[in-house]
Amino acid sequence: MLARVLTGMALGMWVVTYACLAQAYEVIDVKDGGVISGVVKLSGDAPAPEELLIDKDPEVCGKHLPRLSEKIIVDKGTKGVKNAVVYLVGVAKGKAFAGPNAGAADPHGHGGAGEAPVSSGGEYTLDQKECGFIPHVQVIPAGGEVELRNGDPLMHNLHSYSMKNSSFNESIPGDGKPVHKKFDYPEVIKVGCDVHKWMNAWIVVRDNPYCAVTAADGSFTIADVPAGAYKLNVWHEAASKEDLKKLTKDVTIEAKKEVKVDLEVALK
Ligand SMILES: [Cu+2]
Repeated sequence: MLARVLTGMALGMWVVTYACLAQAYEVIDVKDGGVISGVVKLSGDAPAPEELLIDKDPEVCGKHLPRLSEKIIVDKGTKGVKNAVVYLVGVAKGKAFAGPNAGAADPHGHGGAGEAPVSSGGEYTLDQKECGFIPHVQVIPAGGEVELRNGDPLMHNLHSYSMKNSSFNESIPGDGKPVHKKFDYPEVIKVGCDVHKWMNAWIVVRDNPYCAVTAADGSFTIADVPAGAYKLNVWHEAASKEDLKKLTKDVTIEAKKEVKVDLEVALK
């Protein structure tokens, strides 16, 4: 009986240990890493940009009309899709997360920080200006913290929709103190404002730094990838889960070489 209990305990501990090991990402010094670059393009015709109905607080929210939805932003020339997230899954070790402002100097927004306000503290930020979230899409590391700000002279309400991370629903008064939230588990989280229904943003929490938010022309670059075989996935808020699953690609990286991967997504 005792033996059986002990065996059960040992098995339980093994499961817990294994589960932790399976999630842990190890930061190593990546030498001679490879690069994955490409473009995420729209399949089919680009829909007409959707105009947002600004039916609340027009003196702040309606300063620049018409306001267009950020849900689907397609480059007319290249059909490149902005704000898609391209990422590698199941990466056990590699470079460290570059931090929130790594791409801030890049006007094309490689690394997803192109639109993010540069903060002195070097933290990830989600700002609200004229009743819109900035940035619309960002990637943060698991365990990372985001400073939620209100740059408007009116109240916003931050409402997150998540499964693994605890969700929140709280108000920030006009020009009020920022609120900090930590996200421990990889998943895609939608953030909205219950006061202004058109407002939304996405925080993509990843367990490894091999990911990129596509720029306005749909381009992305993922650098310093250790040589090896990987699976590459793409996410976009306007794509169906089934369609995104079909776009999973096997990518083999060789030292110091660049692999080009173009993806076509259907959006609606
Ligand atoms: Cu709001």
